[in-house]
Amino acid sequence: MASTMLSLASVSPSASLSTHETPKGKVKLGSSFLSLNKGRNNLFAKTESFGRISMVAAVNVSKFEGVTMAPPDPILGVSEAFKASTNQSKLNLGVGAYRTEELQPYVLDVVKKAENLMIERGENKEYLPIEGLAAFNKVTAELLFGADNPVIKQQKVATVQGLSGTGSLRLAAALIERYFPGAKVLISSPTWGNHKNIFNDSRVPWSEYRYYDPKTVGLDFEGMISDIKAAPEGSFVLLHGCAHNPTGIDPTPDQWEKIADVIQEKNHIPFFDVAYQGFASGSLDTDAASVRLFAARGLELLVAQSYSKNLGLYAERIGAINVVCTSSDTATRVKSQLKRIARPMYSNPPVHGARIVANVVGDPTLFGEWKAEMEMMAGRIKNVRQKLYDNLTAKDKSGKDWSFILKQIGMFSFTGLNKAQTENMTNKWHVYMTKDGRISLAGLSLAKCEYLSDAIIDSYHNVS
Ligand code: KET
Repeated sequence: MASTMLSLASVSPSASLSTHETPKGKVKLGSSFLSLNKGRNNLFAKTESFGRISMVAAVNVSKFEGVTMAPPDPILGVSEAFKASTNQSKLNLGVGAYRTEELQPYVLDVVKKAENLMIERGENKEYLPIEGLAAFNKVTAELLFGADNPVIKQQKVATVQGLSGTGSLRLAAALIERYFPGAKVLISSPTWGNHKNIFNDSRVPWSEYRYYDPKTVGLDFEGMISDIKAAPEGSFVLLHGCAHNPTGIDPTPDQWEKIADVIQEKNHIPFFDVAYQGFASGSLDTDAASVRLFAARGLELLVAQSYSKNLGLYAERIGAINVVCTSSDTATRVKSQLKRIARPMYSNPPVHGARIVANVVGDPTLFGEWKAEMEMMAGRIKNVRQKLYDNLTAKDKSGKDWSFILKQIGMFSFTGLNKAQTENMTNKWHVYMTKDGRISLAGLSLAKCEYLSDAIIDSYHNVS
């Protein structure tokens, strides 16, 4: 491990540090962080008494005058633009959110059943502990690693409930910033847009490794391996557990082994983002195979989980951060520090989604029903994928090979359309999508595949 780093084993639960202090004297906090905490820089601290006239002037000149307009979010901003459109043919293929064949949001039957159970039991709304609902934390780690996994049996996993996938990634980023100062996170090129924001806001340096090859519309495996090899020893390597977003291209089982080899060789720390367990293949176990492969090698790793997609709990903000350590003692200390990071950020997590997950995963009947519903959702996406390919192939007379669409997996298809072409999709065809060329197949119906094919063919061939 690089000399600038602390290992997870050095995390101490008893150290009484404030966020301004340095654990073991080794952590340097960003200078902007420190200046934000000085009273003299606080706009609101400058209170003076105004006379009647100057008071009027003071309220007319905003203290926020210097705040510039932020750009719309590249993904969630697409939903806002879609809502604002009055066109009848409009289609929202931006955000990754499952829709029915009628293009309506879908609440899973098992979720409704779990919620009914909660009402029957008359559960209260008291605060959860900082680490979240114990029953949730137990089942979420078991779902990820498998209940019989030695890391579970030997209590080597620190699991803390997070504010869905994003909040869980954010907790992990804060842990990295505090305990691995200067360590870099390697992220795939391209990746889910919010990854960069999360690490930037956490003041964690990041760089990219090659992932997508536009020539083959496939994985640049050689590039990926050589970039991971070239990174400073002890870097964190962010990996999408399954259904890579935005490309829909996953490594094969053989390639995962080779990725694990180089990560192990370089003493890197794997950091998984698992936002689609069960949604890629339709099987919870198949989609967790990458994470389990790394855990089986005895590596320490981080895994952020989300239930937004697989249980359709988007707005409940339910997920978890899991840190696999080499001993239960280290896991206990890591967990204590994750709690310490969470407490001043949001104090403790919301209970509703955690109870839903605990009820569904913890009850054999509901668990079985969930798996069937997930297969149904994954199956609908696969059918739409096939139909889109069939339509493109039948309608496009240029001879272009569209088979890459069938090789992709999960909610998304990476169409290869460039920015100007995606703008044509939106402006001319009212197909709302992200500018990187990604479309969410979960927002598409069989009935709309033909319309979408016409839009793609026009944009592809008539816009450069
Ligand atoms: N990781 C990945 C790879 C991901 O695609 C998302 C969400 C998340 C984490 C976080 O989801 P959460 O709801 O915080 O659990 N992606 C979709 C929504 C979004 O951008 O927020 C998307 O790509 O459309």
